[in-house]
Parts: sequence; C-alpha cells; structure tokens
Amino acid sequence: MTHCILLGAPLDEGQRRPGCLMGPAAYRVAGLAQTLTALNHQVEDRGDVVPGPAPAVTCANPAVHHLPQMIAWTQALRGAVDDALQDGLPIIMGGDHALALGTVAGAAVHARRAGRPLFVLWLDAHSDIHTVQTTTSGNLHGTPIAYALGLPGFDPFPPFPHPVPGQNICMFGIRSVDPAEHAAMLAIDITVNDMRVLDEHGIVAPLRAFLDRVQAENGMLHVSLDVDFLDPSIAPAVGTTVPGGATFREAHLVMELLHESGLVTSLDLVELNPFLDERGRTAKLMVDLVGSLMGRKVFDRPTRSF
Ligand code: HAR
Ligand code: MN
Ligand code: MN
Ligand code: MN
Repeated sequence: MTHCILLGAPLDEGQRRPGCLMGPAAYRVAGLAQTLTALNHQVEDRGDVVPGPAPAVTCANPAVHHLPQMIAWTQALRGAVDDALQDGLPIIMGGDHALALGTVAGAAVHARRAGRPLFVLWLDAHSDIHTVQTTTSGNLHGTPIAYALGLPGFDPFPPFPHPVPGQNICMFGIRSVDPAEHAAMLAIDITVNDMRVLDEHGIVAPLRAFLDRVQAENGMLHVSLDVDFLDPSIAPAVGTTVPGGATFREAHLVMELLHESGLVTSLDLVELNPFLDERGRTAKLMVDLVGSLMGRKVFDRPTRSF
C-alpha cells in the first residue's frame, strides 16, 4: 500500500492556449482518487497548490511571457513536492509542463537530503530543453529539462537546487525538437529515446536498461508524463499534439514496467487541456495509466510466467 498525495497545479501560463488550469478538476472528476483507493492505496488530496506573489522581474529574451508567475509557481511547487515526499508519493495534477520547473526541483532537494541520487524519466513528444534565453516561442513549458540540468540561461530564476546529471535523465517518445534543443542534447550525456528508438527496439529493453541503473544506484525516480507522449488519436486533449506518438499498449506497458520496478517516487501528469477533450476520454486514459503505474493488471499472475 502506498500513501498517494494528490497535488493540484492549475497553471496554464507556461504556454499560450488557455485550458490546462482545468486539469486538476478533470483528474478529480475522472476519478483519480477512486482509482487509487480501489487498488488499496491510501489517498490524500492536498488540494491545489497556491503560488506566492509574483516577483517583479524581467529577462533579456523578449519572447518570454509570464516569467514572474512561473517563478512564483516554481517556488511553491518545489516546497509542496519536497514536503509531500516526506509523507508519501506525490502525484502532481497539472497544469502545463512548466510545473516541472518546480516539481523536479522539489524532488532534487528531497533526494539530496535523503542522500540518494535523483533520476528523471521524461515521457513526452518534446525534449523541453530550452533555456529562458534560447526559447523562441517564449513558452516556459519548453524549459524544465534544461533547468533541472542546471544549465546557464535561467536568470532570474533561483538556481536549480541540486542539478540532475544528464546521465540520470531518460526521455521517451521524443518527436519534436527545436534546433537549439538539438544542439543542447548533443552537448550533454542524456538518453534520448526518440520514437525511432521505440519503433526499432520496442519500449521494454530501453526502459529496463534505465530502470536497472536507477535500482543499482538506489536512486529516487521522478516520472513526468506529458499527455502528448501519447498518440493524438487516443489523447486529443492537448494543445501541442504531434502525430506518431505512443500507442495505448506502449503507454500501459511503460506504466506496468514502472510498477514492477517499484522505483517511482514522484509523478507529474501534465499538459491535459480538458477544453480540448472528447467526453473526458483523455482524462480517463491518463487516470487509467496511473492505475497501471500503481498496480492494476490485466491478469494478476502469482509469478511472472513469461
Ligand atoms: N519546443 C517548442 C517550444 O519551445 C514546443 C514545446 C512544447 N512543449 C510541450 N511540452 N508541449 O512538452 O515552444
Ligand atoms: Mn496571465
Ligand atoms: Mn512537455
Ligand atoms: Mn510535450
């Protein structure tokens, strides 16, 4: 039994299409808590995180918008996730992916205090490795990986508390990368499992290889699940759909392997835009994926027989 701590993060200012702020409400309506309870977990919904006052700051890149608000969210989420990790498994209901600026920071602070390395599994169509300086869209949801790496170019954000080494970050589902992001990834030792890798090798071998490393180092594992990791045909409720994403079974298989590993210590659910959904199907799929991550099985064998 796991103590699951739900944290709402209703922010949508990390990009320009309104709607993600309804995400936490949609997860509650779609029965996230009930799904976890039915799997015999203990659930505590701590409500929505409230950011403090936005600092009066600017940056050199004129494209960037809502910078003060994002700094306020980052600080609030960092504290909320660090606190929740004392008590259980935080599940952050977003909100756009800018929330990971704060959630990964909170996990990093906690991991450092626990004397364990932090690993990050990034399930996304996008690499989100822009800095505040390199983003051309100005949308800060495209920046959390670079922040977690401690890359320069994040003024006036507070420095990332304990940067995550590139070797501890593994991406899956990647199929949309900007030129500056491409250059950044070539310069860093980071595992980029783009869709081509999944086509060629499947999801199991590359994921097990990563999980084995987390296990060998007694790592904490933060999983960040972006709705657009999934193929738009099964998950339409996202502002940044990219064709050719993970299938229904690939996504569930990732979650099942994560469950089997027992390694996940925190989880982000990001980019759900309920205004773009079709009768709640994307919200429902995301809740079902959390169900698989938390132990729901199609057929519960006493031991694995394959
Ligand atoms: N790289 C593009 C940009 O910076 C698109 C980023 C889109 N990000 C998300 N999250 N939807 O993964 O604007
Ligand atoms: Mn605003
Ligand atoms: Mn993302
Ligand atoms: Mn994305």
